[in-house]
Amino acid sequence: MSEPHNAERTCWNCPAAIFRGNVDFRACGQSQEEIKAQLGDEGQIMIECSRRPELGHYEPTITFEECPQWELGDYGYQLKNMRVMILGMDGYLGWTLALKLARQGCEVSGIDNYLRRDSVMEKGAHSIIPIPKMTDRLHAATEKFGVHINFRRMDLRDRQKLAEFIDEVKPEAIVHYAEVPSAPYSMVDMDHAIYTQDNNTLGTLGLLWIMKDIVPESSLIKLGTMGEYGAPLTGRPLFEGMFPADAVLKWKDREWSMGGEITPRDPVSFYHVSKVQDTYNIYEACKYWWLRSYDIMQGVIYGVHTDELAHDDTLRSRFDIDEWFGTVINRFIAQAIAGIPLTIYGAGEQIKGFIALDDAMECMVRLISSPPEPGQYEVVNQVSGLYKLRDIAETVAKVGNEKYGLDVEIQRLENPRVETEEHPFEAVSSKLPNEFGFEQTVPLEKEVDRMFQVLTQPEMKTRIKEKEHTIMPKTTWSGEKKDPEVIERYKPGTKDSDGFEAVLHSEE
Ligand code: USQ
Repeated sequence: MSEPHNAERTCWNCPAAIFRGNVDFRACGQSQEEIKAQLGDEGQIMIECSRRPELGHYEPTITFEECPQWELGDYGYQLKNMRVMILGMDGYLGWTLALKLARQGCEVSGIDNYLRRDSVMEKGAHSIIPIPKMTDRLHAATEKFGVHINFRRMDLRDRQKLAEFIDEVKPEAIVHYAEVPSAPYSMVDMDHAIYTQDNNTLGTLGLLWIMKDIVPESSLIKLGTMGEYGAPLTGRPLFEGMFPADAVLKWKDREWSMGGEITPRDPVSFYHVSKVQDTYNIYEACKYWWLRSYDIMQGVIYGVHTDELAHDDTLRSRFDIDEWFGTVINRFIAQAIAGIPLTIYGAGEQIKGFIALDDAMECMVRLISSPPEPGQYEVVNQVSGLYKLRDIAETVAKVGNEKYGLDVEIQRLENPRVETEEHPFEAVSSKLPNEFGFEQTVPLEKEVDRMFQVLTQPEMKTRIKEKEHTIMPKTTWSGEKKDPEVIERYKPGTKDSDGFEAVLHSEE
């Protein structure tokens, strides 16, 4: 077996370490090696351990492998009973992660204001997989797994209450999912756009101040999006947040190194803009206050399966298919079941990064258990495959037809969004596999099959039928509300896919 990904990490990465001594980290992690080299011999970097006070003052050199507070688990070394707070715990990802972490032995706490439930209701839709109310979910988790999750109903922007809860729990990692997740929602009208940016950007900014004051040693594991980068027509690769060391800018016969600079962002909705603003706020907070963060550029997520969710129907996470909150693969599955031709927006040559729910959760556990160092702001691109929308429609149709006897058609609709419909796409996702030991376990077809298995159950089919009127996109980027025109309708397997090929770099 290869060595666990975080065995060699040290007190520098541990949230229990309280740094003492004259150290200025304010270089956003970039000059830490230098600081350590300069000061190490003189022993000026001293820490105390909040978990092991008996050690007194010492140099931060104990590795996770050596420290009895870190135990070997399924995903490398994990801090015993690590206190993890999930903001947005009632959502698709939040609930799934809460169960996984609780089962891994973490002390899980969380907040939610039920925004997702409310805004799906505002759309006139519901979660196709029925989900119990939070109190019942918490009971089910205790009953099935013997775990206790500490939940408070709370708005992220209720800063006083949030600060009190954080002070009470003193989380060692904070996972931030408490944002409006939908591009179409943010484009409905002025109020929805302002709500999205207020909740997301100002909510996160407030959180950063609270963390600075109460838990500066906790890591912020923040959900960003691959959509922050856009899809550059030049084909320039989408690096992990910053340009690599050997990137160069040339202009008028001169050149400059771009290494370490934040790469350009080109968001595709007011929602995506809110994530870009978060990026800068978090980057700055790490620089000014030595906070530490992994900013995750996650691809489009899909799927229904993790071991915990599949354990019992009462533990399932939500599954949306409406035009605001359904992500594309989840929507295609429901459409195939409802007999609606799969709705490709525009040319269908758009290429996106994707990741299955189960794989995304594994990435999260690995990131949480290998925290950044003080001052470190690190971007990871969390995708496991790049696909063209047309090809995804073909895969869903194929599985639906071959395994579930569904006669699936595909339709191309006039695109309600403003987005590039034909473009090269080269993305880098190298940190998760190489630095955190992540290996993709869920191929697209496998998860598509699992989704059909769950969603073709009679109750789910009825729930899809009840809400099929929420599937067609009516929210356009121009602000106009209208039904889209159908450009063409075709049978799967009758079109050749040509154009650009996606390239994913996962090597070191
Ligand atoms: N699309 C279709 N047909 C549909 C729905 C969508 O062709 O019925 C297309 C869209 O035009 C877009 C792509 O599929 O090109 C993805 O759309 P989506 O709604 O599945 O995902 P998106 O709006 O990009 O947002 C989702 C999540 C968001 C997350 C983002 C990751 O809602 O929270 O940040 O995926 S990423 O796309 O990489 O930015």
